[in-house]
Amino acid sequence: MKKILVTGALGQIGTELVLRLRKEYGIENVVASDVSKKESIVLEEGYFEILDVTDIKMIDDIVKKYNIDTILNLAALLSATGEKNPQLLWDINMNGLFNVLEVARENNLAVFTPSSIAAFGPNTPRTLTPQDTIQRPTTIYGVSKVAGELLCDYYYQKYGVDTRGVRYPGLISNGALPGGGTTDYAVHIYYEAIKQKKYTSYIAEGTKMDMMYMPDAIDAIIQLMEADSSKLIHRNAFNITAMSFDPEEIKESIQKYMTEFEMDYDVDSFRQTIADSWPDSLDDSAAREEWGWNPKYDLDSMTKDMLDTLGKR
Ligand code: NAD
Ligand code: AKB
Repeated sequence: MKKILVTGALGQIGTELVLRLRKEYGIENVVASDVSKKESIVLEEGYFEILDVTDIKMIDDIVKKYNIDTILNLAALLSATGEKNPQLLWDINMNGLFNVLEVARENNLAVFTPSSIAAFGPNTPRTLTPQDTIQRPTTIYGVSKVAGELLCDYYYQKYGVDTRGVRYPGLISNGALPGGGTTDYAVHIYYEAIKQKKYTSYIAEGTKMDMMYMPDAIDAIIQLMEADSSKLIHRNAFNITAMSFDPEEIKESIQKYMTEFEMDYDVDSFRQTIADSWPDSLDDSAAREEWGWNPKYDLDSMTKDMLDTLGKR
């Protein structure tokens, strides 16, 4: 990666990714973009462009203007928001990806697009979900993720476009707030712990989902995009995970650092149904073998860092 364009750069991942890329690749080599401006640390320095991924000409113009060689495509709607407007989700997540891939084909670019644990469904093996397995998701978000994985494979096989991607679990971070997913409870709980020392979980006790701290999620993008292409077998859909927990376990982890923290439940059946259709824990051995995936944070080290960082702020 030498000249990088990030789409959806003011979102949960993009905010921390852009800051890290500017440090590692040079501020002049990273172009952040999003469909509109919103308050963000990303806008304090460096390049920023308004870019709607549903407009292919806008993508092509920016690619040519900055001589881009890699697009990290983060523009999307997430699971809970998407379920409320499936047509809009399809337009952004699928037509947007199609546009990015077409511009990549014409300009010889590499492309990173994240998939998700949402690419699995209720009849996928739930525990230690294999890399290659049944994928029959029941959300429009999940359907778009499976189709996106296949579309990226297609562009690699048919046109030789260097497409790569991971299936992210729920991501926990303290930069930008999450954008409307099912796993967002695992971020909100830390903010509420600092503000009120209590939290009401909309996800039910016993619902385990894979999770990851944002520094590891960003390492994954850089490591995968810099990996030796000839070693990649599962280019566009590597299972990766760092931890798996249910609301009780994250509560207990917070209580290790904040004994007075309390949690109760008010389950939201809409998001609970989505969570129930996703795996408990992924098998990420293909990512470990093919490009050295090895996350640094577990639940307790993440909890300590989240509470320290949010507490200071
Ligand atoms: P987010 O919702 O926080 O950010 C998405 C960004 O896309 C927003 O800033 C939004 O303004 C922008 N956007 C929306 N429509 C756009 C358009 N037409 N053109 C350009 N930008 C547009 O999402 P995120 O959490 O940063 O997720 C980024 C990617 O990672 C998505 O593909 C998501 O599915 C995937 N992912 C995220 C998680 C997670 O837990 N955050 C987990 C798995 C996969
Ligand atoms: C969501 O909950 O929609 C995302 C995801 C796991 O893809 N965090």
